[in-house]
Amino acid sequence: SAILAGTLGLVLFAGGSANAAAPITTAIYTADPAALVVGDTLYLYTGHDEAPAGGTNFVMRDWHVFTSSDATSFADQGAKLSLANFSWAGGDAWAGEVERGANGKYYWYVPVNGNGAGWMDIGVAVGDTPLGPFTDAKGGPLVSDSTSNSSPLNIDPTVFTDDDGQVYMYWGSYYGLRAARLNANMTSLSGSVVTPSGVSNFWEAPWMFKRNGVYYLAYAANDSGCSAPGYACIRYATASNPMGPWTQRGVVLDQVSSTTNHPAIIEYKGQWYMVYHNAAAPGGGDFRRSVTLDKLYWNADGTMRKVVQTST
Ligand code: FUB
Repeated sequence: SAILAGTLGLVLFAGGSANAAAPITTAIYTADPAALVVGDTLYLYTGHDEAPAGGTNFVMRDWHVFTSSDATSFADQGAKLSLANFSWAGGDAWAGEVERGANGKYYWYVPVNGNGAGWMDIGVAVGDTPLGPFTDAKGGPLVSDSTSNSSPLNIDPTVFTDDDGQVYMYWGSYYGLRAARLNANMTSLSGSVVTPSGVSNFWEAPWMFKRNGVYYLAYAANDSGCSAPGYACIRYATASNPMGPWTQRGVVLDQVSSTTNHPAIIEYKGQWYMVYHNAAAPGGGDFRRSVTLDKLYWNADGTMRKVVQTST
């Protein structure tokens, strides 16, 4: 059996697939993952890239949900939310995130193009289960472009519930990072919108979480200290207060094969993961991305080790 094991190891190594993370699917192109653990199931909420081969812009109309019981194989549960769910949305189903409310319902925050030709708004859908069915929870934007001087600021919401039950939403693009508290109804902002300090080189794609009493904000940055022009790396910052100020901690994921990247960091069955996207699926590209994940490890001082990409 030692010989068999050795041979098997050689075959796997020769095939280049040993320990390699595959895209969660190659049946469709996926992007912008958000992760949620409910019970024993890992849910990934993703965008859906439908640009043609050689396309030069995003074509995104709906969002899919994937489920896994081992963080290795994922089942596509289908397009559980689409632009058609928001009567006021005109296009651009970009990067969303799902959060469980205190009432046990699931709230899916998504950036969409309100009129199809202007800038971006953030809407919210609600469902009774992690798989929905989801319906527009508000009948209009939670955050609209009229509050951001008509810039593409209102994208990429990340929603975080603190131990005391207060819910926070961070969002933003290269026009800036914003944060606000949400009311207990999950569908309206509480108090004023602020610009958190200390999040250097922020580009887009924030992901907020808490570990051992420390708040973490991972996000896409595109400074020359971590990525080639036009590409993004994932930096992160920490804070002792959910509204900051934040302290820059470094790069947790180097640039990938797609120009954009978008992190979700989560613990599942005792193992931490970085879920992200790249262009590694067959026929992939900057507008035909694929979600993948790799294990994430911590240093004793609470800093994250840089994630080793096993799918490129
Ligand atoms: O997928 C469209 C946009 O590209 C997302 O909103 C950003 O995070 C970037 O991935």
